[in-house]
Amino acid sequence: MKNYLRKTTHRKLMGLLCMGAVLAPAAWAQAGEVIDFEISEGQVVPTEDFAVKVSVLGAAITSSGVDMPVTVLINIAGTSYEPFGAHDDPSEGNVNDHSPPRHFIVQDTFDPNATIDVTGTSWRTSGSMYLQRNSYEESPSVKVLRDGDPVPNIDGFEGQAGAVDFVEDYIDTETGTMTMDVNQSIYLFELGTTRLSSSAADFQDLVVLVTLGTTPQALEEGDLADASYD
Ligand SMILES: [Ca+2]
Repeated sequence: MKNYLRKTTHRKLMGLLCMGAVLAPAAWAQAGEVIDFEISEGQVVPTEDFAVKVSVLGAAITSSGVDMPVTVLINIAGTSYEPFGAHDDPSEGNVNDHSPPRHFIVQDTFDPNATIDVTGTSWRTSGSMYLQRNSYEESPSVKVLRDGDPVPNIDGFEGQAGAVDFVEDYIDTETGTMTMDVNQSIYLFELGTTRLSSSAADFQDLVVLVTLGTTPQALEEGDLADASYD
């Protein structure tokens, strides 16, 4: 059964997009704008172009207590982006450096059917690739957090900060759940082990927030933390 909804608002309106394996699909409209969307088989799919902001909230992965490099590759509708440095160069593209969050707004808009995925790669300190995971593949090595989800309760390995520490700005402490806009998703990457039941699997080797909006300008101007929607 396919429903079709068209909603208008004088305030803000968001549509949640969840197309198959697409990572964090959703859309956010500025005041007075309208976004059409469909609800089909439980998925909400915007029918208008959207823009993308990718934020690396942090990274934490060590080997015997020594930081391992982590690199990031973004792919949207077949185009690759490496805003945080070359993804195949663990020296130039390393984001596991205890820096504040990094943000990148793609200066383009995309068709509603465009797919977004983020690839995280960990590297041995010798420079060889260790593990690579892609959010698009719905690997069990990548967890997705959305609005209303339980807060992750996973201790960091080897004394690292826990996953919860990287997403603390998106937690409702009263309910113990994630509080985000519907246009936002957080991806928790495990890039240190393939044994996901081991204590080494702490799912904060790379933490990425994907935010969708109507235009790059809207994403640059938007106070997303305060965004409201019907
Ligand atoms: Ca870790």
